[in-house]
Amino acid sequence: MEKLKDELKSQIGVAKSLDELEALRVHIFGKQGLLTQQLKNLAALSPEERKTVGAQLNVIKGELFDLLESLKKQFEEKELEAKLLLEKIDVTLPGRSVSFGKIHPISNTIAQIVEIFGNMGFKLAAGPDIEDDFHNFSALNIGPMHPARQEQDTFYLKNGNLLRTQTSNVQIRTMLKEKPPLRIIAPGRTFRSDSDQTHTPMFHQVEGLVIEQGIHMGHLKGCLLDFLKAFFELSDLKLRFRPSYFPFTEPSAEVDIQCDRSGGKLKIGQGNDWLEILGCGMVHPQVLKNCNIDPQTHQGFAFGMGIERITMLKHGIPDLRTFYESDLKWMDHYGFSPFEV
Ligand code: 2NM
Repeated sequence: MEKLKDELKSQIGVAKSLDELEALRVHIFGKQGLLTQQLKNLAALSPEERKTVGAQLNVIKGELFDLLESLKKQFEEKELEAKLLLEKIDVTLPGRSVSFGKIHPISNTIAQIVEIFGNMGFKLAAGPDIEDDFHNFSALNIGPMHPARQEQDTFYLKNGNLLRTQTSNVQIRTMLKEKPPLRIIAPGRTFRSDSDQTHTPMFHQVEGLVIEQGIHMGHLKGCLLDFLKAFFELSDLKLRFRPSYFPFTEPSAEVDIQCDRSGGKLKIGQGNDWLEILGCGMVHPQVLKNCNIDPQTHQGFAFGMGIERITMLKHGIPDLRTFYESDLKWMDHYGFSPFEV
């Protein structure tokens, strides 16, 4: 039996592949295997002999099995290593057909707004989407009975907080926290309980604020003209201020830009027609007071515009609601390459 064991051990020892190991396993442990045969032969022995020989056979069986298993493992590891070496790819090689994701047009517009106003000395500011009544309404001189507060326009939370209806909460928080002079731009999500062809319950706004001694509407108009020319990539653009009303500015104005509608196609920056583009005004003295700024020494201008609207106008996107349908074909068409921004 010892001879058989040594013989089989040396056979296993010279196996050169997984296939050879498997053949040996069958040769030893298979139905007609050598060891299986020996175990069958036990039946012919006396009970005494069966006991000692059986025990010996089991020890041999265990030894041979462990040897086979450990060699099998070694071969499998070698095989995997060889396979991995063969499948090695150089990830630094240039691709042949690589498709990239696109930047959403809203993200692209925000990046452009931040860049253009950044060049005029404005700092990017941000604030919370979930706001309290003071920062969204009261501080902005929006009285307790103002229609904008109504539940049909504003999403209220159970605890009395709300989803901000404009990004002015950022301006209020900045004025309360920092000392003038201030030049900030606040793009971000805003929410109103409104949903139809031209309204989505979530949309984006950008608001700007300048607080400085001696700031007046001339600065406001020049600043907006520079921005609009840069954004719509026009060297010349006529701009019109129409008197308007907002609780947080006095005087207030609506701004129109020159456009042409002849031939059923909208062209910005030419023709004799007008297109409403944003709202603005001089920050109301009461708003300054609410933010601990003395209106006798400091003045400011502010403006706000819809990011979806100016994005649609610039890129000819016809339907507002498509912005939030997560349609990959739409993104492929209207989205921007990550390398263009
Ligand atoms: C607009 C139009 C006019 C505005 C005012 C302020 C603040 F906080 F300074 F008072 N922020 N934004 C403002 C003014 C917004 O959106 C159409």
